[in-house]
Amino acid sequence: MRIAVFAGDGIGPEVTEQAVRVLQALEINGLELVEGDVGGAAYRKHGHPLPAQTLEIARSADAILFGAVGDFSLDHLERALRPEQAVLGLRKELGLFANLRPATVFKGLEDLSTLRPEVAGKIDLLIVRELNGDVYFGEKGTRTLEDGRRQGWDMMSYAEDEVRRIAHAGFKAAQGRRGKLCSVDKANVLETSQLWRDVVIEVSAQYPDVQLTHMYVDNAAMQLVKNPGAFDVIVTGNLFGDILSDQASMCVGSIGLLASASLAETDGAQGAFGLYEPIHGSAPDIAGKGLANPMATILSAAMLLRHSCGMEAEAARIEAAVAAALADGVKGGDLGGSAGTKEIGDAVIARL
Ligand code: GGG
Repeated sequence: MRIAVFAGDGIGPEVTEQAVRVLQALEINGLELVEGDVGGAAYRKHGHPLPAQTLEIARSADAILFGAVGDFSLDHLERALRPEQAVLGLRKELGLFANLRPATVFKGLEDLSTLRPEVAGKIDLLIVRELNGDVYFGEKGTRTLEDGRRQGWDMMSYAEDEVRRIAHAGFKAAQGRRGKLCSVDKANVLETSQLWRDVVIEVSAQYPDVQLTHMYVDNAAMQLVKNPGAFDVIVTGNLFGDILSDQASMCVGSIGLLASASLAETDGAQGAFGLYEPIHGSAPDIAGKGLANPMATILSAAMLLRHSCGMEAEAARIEAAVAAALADGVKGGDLGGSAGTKEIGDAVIARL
């Protein structure tokens, strides 16, 4: 197995380093790690956030472990050269359309949720976020109107095949869990969302064993706080999924805990190519201080072993070690503790 390791910017390198240490501690035969530059770090070195050589490494790999990208000091660059284009470019170039973002409450963290005590600790949900469409990839631009006002636009669009394939991913995920799928849209206002809803309903005919519901995104945001335990799988578009998963992270304690898998196929086949990354960004305010919680990246490495390497036992070992560390009180600053990045990595490795 050839794993591309793209650490990126800000806290990306420090959290990725700990995930790599965890993978190495498992002593998996034939696991080759190849590093590549992405994001602002790549722009500074090669003049582009996703240089050709990085894309080549990605294409030659069986999976990608990705840290984070983002660098405020490069905000002046045209959009195509901004650090974020590295991850957006990889998702698009490699057809990684299905982003799985699980949010579960770990033992010992039940009291850390920002939610009321009666609903905290009862969350076990999976957000299936579409990654290749929506306002992220629609036509966009800026111009100055005749009266001198500046205008910006980003077109939201989905073609039915794009909705169909992510709907299948959502239904299949629900079949493997508690059999409930909530499709989140804004069909009362947006044409894109009406098409989304129509297509999801069409696809649902093939999954009579899954209970399908629909929810407007504003209501979904409220229900995630009011009654998060009611959700099993949420399937939604690129932008809504990005926002709701950050919200879900605080329902379970911290964004420093949420891992993700971005896949090009979701038929349940083990050994599928994928990109694995924490849902958090580069957190420049704490970068280089050894304060970042690497658990989301370590848990992303577990998802990599599960989905791209077919190593369920090893993936479960990592997840159990993270859960044990948390249960033993090993908590970073994001969880109200004082453990640093390396200390958390050491604690997970010690419990593998
Ligand atoms: N590890 C996630 C990351 O680096 N995110 C930065 C980013 O710009 N992501 C775009 C998005 O997921 O919407």
